Amino acid sequence: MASENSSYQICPLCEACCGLEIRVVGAQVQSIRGLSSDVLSKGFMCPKGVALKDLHEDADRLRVPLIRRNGVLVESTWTEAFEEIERRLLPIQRRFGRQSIGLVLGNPSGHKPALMLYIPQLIKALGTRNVFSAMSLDSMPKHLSSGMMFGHWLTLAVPDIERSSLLIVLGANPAVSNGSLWTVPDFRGKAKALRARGGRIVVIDPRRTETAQFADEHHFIRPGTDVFLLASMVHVLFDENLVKLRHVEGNVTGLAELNSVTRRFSPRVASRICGVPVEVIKALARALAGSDRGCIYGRMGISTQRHGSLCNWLVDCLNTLTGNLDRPGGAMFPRAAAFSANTRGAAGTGRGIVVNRYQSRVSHVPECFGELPMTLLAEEIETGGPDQLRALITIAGNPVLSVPNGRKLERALTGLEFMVSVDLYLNETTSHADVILPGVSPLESSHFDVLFPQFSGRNHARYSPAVFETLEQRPSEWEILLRLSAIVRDLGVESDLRRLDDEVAAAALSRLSVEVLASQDSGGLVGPERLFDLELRHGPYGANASNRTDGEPLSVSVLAATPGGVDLGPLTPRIPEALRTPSGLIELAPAECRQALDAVSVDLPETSAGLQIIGRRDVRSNNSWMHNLKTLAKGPARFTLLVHPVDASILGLTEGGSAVVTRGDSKLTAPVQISDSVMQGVVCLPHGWGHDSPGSRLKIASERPGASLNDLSDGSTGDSLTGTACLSGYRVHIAPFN
Ligand SMILES: Nc1nc2c(c(=O)[nH]1)N[C@H]1C(S)=C(S)[C@@H](COP(=O)(O)OP(=O)(O)OC[C@H]3O[C@@H](n4cnc5c(=O)[nH]c(N)nc54)[C@H](O)[C@@H]3O)O[C@H]1N2
Ligand SMILES: Nc1nc2c(c(=O)[nH]1)N[C@H]1C(S)=C(S)[C@@H](COP(=O)(O)OP(=O)(O)OC[C@H]3O[C@@H](n4cnc5c(=O)[nH]c(N)nc54)[C@H](O)[C@@H]3O)O[C@H]1N2
Ligand code: SF4
Ligand SMILES: [Mo]
Repeated sequence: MASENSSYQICPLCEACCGLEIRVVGAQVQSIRGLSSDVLSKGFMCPKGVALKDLHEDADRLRVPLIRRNGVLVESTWTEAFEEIERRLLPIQRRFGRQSIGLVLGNPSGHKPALMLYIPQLIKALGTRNVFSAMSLDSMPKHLSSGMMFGHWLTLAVPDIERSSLLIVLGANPAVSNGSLWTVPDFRGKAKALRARGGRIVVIDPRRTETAQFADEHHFIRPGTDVFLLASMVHVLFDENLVKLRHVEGNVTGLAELNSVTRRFSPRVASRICGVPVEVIKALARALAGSDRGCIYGRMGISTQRHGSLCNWLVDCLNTLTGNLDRPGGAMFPRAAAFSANTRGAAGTGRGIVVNRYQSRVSHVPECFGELPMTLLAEEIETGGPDQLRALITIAGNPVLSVPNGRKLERALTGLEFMVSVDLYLNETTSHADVILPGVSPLESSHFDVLFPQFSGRNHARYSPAVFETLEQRPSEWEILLRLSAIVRDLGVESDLRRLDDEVAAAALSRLSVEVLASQDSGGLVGPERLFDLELRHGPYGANASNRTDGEPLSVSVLAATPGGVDLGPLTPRIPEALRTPSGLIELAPAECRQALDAVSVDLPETSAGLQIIGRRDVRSNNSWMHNLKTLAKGPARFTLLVHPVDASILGLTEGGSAVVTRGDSKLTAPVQISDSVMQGVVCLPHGWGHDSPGSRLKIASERPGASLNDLSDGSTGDSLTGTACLSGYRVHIAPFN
């Protein structure tokens, strides 16, 4: 009989980063459960974690490379695939220059360390400015505003929910998403505990979401108008003399400017535009000011809109002005054990962030955090001229479904001279590639959270080795990326990966300001493990940390011996030490934000015809790519259009019937679900669907394909400061489908 054993695995699918216990018999997964001794997730998991088994076993998941031959993608060896890339990509680079090759980085590339830690090397090797990632469909406004206020893109304040007594949630649905830019496994449990302690949760969202079901109050807000609500809350604080900086009193600058720039936004002015009653706006500001352990938190809904950066900035201003920033129960700064810029270098001051070092070629949109907005990808491919994009490498991204105006992007992809995808599936995007290099199943990957402990509600460190060995003849994902780097550096497909990996480690050491000779202590480790180890050893809980007296210094071997991880305690105050602004202060009124807020019109927007459309997420789905997993795909239809009963009756829509949703020349059809959970005048449709593309190999997903919400968007509007896509709030026309 095959032996049964149990392995520890950190789930890489979403930001909750749950610790799982995987029981294996022989080469088969027998069961997947939440590991109750995990220091972070304490046994919590969601159905997607269970579906890691389906993902591992999915017959449609690619296991060998595919190469396009005579228009058809056929299986190949790894050597053939890399040789094909060398044969086709290098001449493009030589002839048209470095800018002619672009890079698309999708959401899972931020979750899998083997991808995340080796992408910088590939970007450097390519020498291209044409880097596009899911951040510009998502989080960039938060990175920019946090960077301007606190000095680094990843120095983000997160709710300390375990000690909070008031949590205001704006444009986020953590009960389904399990938190974002806030690692909070089991949000529901923590929300219930907060209320059981006598605390209060308020949700503001155009839909009465699953999170609202855990709240004491829910208020509808018109999509895209949060900047008015937030600026008027700041206005109320100044107006009613409620500003009390408390412990950060000596650490802020820009208070007077913030006061003056928000003067125009009285609750009366704001309420007319955003639809939240004047008394509610005032009450929210007063409640936050009156709370010693309160916090306002905003996410996707306030980011992917015209004023996304302003909204994210104002959220942090509200927490600061009410004395709730950097305070237990408020919004706090985690201290991650590794990979965190705000634990490196001189404490309390730094260079801050720089933007606009270059602009996009066609529309001259400024660079932000080293990349350009994803919505510009199609025009960079389609517009002729020097530096036109002619080749593309996509890594764990499905932009045909995830980027506004996916159809236009799809057309553009077909015009590329060469495309490589590193992905698990042959899907809507990768079906346009000339070579597909399959990544490995999460169960074949070791895991260390590179990003998420930086946004986590509790300090911790965890590591999980791979559950299954990758088959010997297959490269792991970091090796794939190193091989691609070698090819574009013209080092040949046979080059020594070990040497390239040493370069990556050397770069890490220089980031850590560590002398190479003094640190040859990661005995025998290579690849991501060596990087984890170096970062841990030289991080704030490593052997060299001056501020740690308790516990064993962290290293990969210490964590590997501790399945479930090491608890590093609740978040502790970090101002001013975590700041990296040149002033050494929290910048409450960055000039860019003031100018952009000054430019916001307080005139009532012209009411145009149609309804505003917003998106939604589902617990059994993850953006565009998990619809092929059978345990997730079953059950009630999830691709439905939510319509308010009053709108449904005006439009002649009936429950279970179909509606045609139109915008300009684009249209799609969706089943109607009538519900007063959605605000009147607003309809709601999930994104990431549309799995009927003939080139895909997604058997289960194609049985219930749905349609892509992003086909409706023209992708022409973005956040005023970062160009991040506006994903919701635009107007659509709706009619019954006959
Ligand atoms: N309308 C609308 N559009 C949206 C959103 C929205 O709310 N509304 N959300 C936006 C947001 S927040 C995001 S993050 C983006 C996400 O959009 P993308 O960044 O495009 O990511 P996914 O849709 O998750 O697709 C992930 C891709 O990675 C592949 N993949 C999965 N796991 C692995 C792996 O381990 N290795 C490799 N090599 N490949 C893997 C999958 O097969 C798939 O092709 O969508 C954005 N688009
Ligand atoms: N199950 C599941 N979990 C996921 C994902 C998934 O696809 N499925 N995706 C992951 C990813 S990539 C991300 S980025 C996170 C996102 O995590 P969240 O931001 O928590 O999730 P969303 O569902 O995008 O929440 C956005 C909310 O904003 C609301 N909204 C829309 N427009 C507006 C507006 O103008 N103003 C306000 N105030 N609200 C608005 C929507 O109704 C929605 O409730 O989730 C992650 N987790
Ligand atoms: S909430 Fe689900 S998908 Fe997210 S990390 Fe946990 S088990 Fe994985
Ligand atoms: Mo995202």
